[in-house]
Amino acid sequence: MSKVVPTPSAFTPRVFSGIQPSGGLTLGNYLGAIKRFVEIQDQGAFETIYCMVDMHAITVWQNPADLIRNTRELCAGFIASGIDPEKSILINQSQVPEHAQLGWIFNCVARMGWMQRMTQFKDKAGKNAQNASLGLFGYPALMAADILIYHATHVPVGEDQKQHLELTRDIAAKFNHDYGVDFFPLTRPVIEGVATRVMSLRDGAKKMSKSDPSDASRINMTDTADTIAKKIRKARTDSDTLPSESGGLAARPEARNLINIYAALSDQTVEQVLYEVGGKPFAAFKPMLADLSVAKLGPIGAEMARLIADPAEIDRLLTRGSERARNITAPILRQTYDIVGMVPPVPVGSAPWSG
Ligand code: AQP
Repeated sequence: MSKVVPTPSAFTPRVFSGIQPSGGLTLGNYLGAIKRFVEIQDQGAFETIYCMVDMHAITVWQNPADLIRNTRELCAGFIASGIDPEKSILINQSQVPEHAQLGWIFNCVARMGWMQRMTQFKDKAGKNAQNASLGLFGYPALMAADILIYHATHVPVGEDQKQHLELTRDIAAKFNHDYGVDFFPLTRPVIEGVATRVMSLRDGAKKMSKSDPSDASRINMTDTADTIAKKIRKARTDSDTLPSESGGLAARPEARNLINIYAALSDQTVEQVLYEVGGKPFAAFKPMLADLSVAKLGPIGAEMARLIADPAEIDRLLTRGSERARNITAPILRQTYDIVGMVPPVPVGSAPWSG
């Protein structure tokens, strides 16, 4: 996997990214996001902050008991995949209130026309947009705040988040322009690798998603070896054999998806995989993919189960993470308020009515 090199800038090289605890973690989240988060953390060229974005999750209805369980499970998934809570700052969004506070400022910077162009809102609100929450519409402005409250310079994400990252840059640029400052960085998306868009196992035109009603459409990080093998065996495919070159996958979305997953899990290029499996029927390839998936995901799932068994320890880690995060976010919010023209509090003990 290529190394992400910080671009020279006045800002500390800092990576932020988040995942919604809106269900169990999927193979899409793992390959499109978490695997990359770990690689960047381990390269050591950036400060890394990774977040369970629980406030984003409630933009659509979440059962409270599920939300708290999914947030702890997501935290376990991060750690089991290799995120080290000492090397990285690991938080849940609602414990760092500056995200929401800057989010409000950005609601006042972002333009209605920009927000109305967001395809994720259109996809998630569906035909009944009038009944969608205001939070779902404003989601990308809060996402911009999640990133910019850290002055993050780089954000690793899957392909589906590209448009939101462009909006984040637009918001930073407009804020800087309107207030005549050079305060927020123009954050760069990091969308790299062969699995930036893992597709549903049931429909090669649809993204693999944790909220898809069909459990067979996705591989969950907590699935057992048997379940993973069964889902891959039943994954939709065509009747041709696999091609020997990547051009042969162009009009075959399901085949391309399975090859991409194999390539990402084995840290190979698509060409290397096709050199190995070109000419094979799916009946021969699927067991190879199932074995590889179980070998890579099995240990992560087992470690997640071990960590989830001690929720108090997960809560302690998240509290510690939020304390570290607020050392960064509180000063950036205060400076933002100063730029905007909000009266600061007088230092404790210096007001005439105190002491
Ligand atoms: N299928 C995917 N392929 C590659 N990357 C993916 N990501 C999500 N699905 C895929 C990446 O995972 C990160 C976190 O995403 P998220 O959970 O915040 O939101 P999402 O993209 O909306 O993911 P889901 O699974 O589809 O959640 P629901 O069903 O709740 O909407 C992001 O970097 C995303 O790109």
